[in-house]
Amino acid sequence: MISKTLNPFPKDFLWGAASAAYQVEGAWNEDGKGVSNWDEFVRIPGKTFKGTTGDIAVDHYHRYKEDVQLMKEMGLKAYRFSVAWTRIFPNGKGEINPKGLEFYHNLINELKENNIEPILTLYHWDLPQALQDEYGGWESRRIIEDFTNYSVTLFKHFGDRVKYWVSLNEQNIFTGLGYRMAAHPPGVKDEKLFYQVNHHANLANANVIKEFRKYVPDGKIGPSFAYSPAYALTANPKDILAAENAEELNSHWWMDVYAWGKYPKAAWTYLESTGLAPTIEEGDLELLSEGIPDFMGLNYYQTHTFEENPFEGGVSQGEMNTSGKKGTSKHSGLPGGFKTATNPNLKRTNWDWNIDPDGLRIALRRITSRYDLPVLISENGLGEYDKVEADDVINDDYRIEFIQSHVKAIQGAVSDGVEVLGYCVWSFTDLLSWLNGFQKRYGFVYVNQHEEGEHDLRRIKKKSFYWYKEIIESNGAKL
Ligand code: BGP
Repeated sequence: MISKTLNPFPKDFLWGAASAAYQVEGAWNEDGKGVSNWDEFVRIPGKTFKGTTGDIAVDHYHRYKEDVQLMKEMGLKAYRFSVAWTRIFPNGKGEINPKGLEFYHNLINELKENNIEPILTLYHWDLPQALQDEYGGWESRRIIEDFTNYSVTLFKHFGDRVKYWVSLNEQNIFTGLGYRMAAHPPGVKDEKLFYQVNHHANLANANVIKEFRKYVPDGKIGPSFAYSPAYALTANPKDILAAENAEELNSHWWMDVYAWGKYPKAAWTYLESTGLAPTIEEGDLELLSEGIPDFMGLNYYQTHTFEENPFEGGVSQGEMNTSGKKGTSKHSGLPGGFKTATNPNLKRTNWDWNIDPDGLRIALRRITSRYDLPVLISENGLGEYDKVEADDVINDDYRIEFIQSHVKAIQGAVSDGVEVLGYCVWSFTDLLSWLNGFQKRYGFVYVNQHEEGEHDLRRIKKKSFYWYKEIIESNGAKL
């Protein structure tokens, strides 16, 4: 906790990188794939940056062998990817599409042959549109059965080779942006429905974890949570309380359910008093307590700072910066509860995300103290503009600096006694950023793909590629 020297990384530490099907694969209507909610949503004018879609994305579906070769060259130990539900079940349920299974069989085999540990995400937001149309997707409890059936299919087919599984990716984000802010599909703003949808997602998550034990007894599974630790702007107790409110409603609301199978008290009391609490049926709490994960998946990008927010005239919904024009985001909050504030100690990216490596150590420490679960860092990275210079050189020193400082923070947490299973940088290749097009780049490998026009999609290794290779080779010793 307080030491001049840091412990080394564990020997079997999973130095990895991550992606998601919709953001890399492309081939959106090939080989029997069904239509997902994102395939539909991106076609609504004004929803994504310059109308970008994942129709082609970075064409990983056709180029996965080339991509895996690059991973091998880097010495990557683990690759986290997601399965597109609509490739396996084009309509979300019913008949299996053998071509869909084949693609992931091939990808997994390719990874294994190159000594890369596959980490499979069951759900990274691309819901079969057929289920949305039939019963509202996550709005109905029927999703539990269909999501379980789909997941069990994957357990049965891939469980012999895949030992690390992520159940739901960032449930807090897909429910929040989908049902509160209307920024993700299905584009709804309904606070009450948001809490109900989220409860169904909790049940589906727990049920799938429960089933997992039967099919992959030697595997590990957990959800990936987008955790942005809450700070108070000042030592004024009013600001401290605001930060506590934010931590409870924005984070414990999910992580407590994952780790303990129950909702946190103060948040529940508040939501019940406002009529927003979800309807809980008999057996729900029992199911939640039976679906405890093996690890907490942590997607860490930034911290948020909070201050007091008055009931009368308080700030509510803010604005996201999806343009890459620094300073265009607006503060958000819950009147009476909290509002975000600018942290004067932190620099920000061009998309107004706070850069805070110490926040990662704090996140790891808080998770460990509260839940005592191992942590898999399933995402962390820097979205920035990259410039291709002469001879296809990309000097992304800012990304190296970002990742380096975060890896140091992880080492700090490891030295504090936190059990960290691995670190998956977002992302291996550049990919489509859901709302920000292709200009917000995260990869170690540049992909020549842009918002407008046709491009050759060629892969170019960035400076950070060679840097991370050395970090992996030295198991973090060469920081
Ligand atoms: C996480 C998602 C990823 C990825 C990342 C970067 O929330 O799980 O899919 O997109 O954030 O976010 P963005 O693309 O908005 O910059």
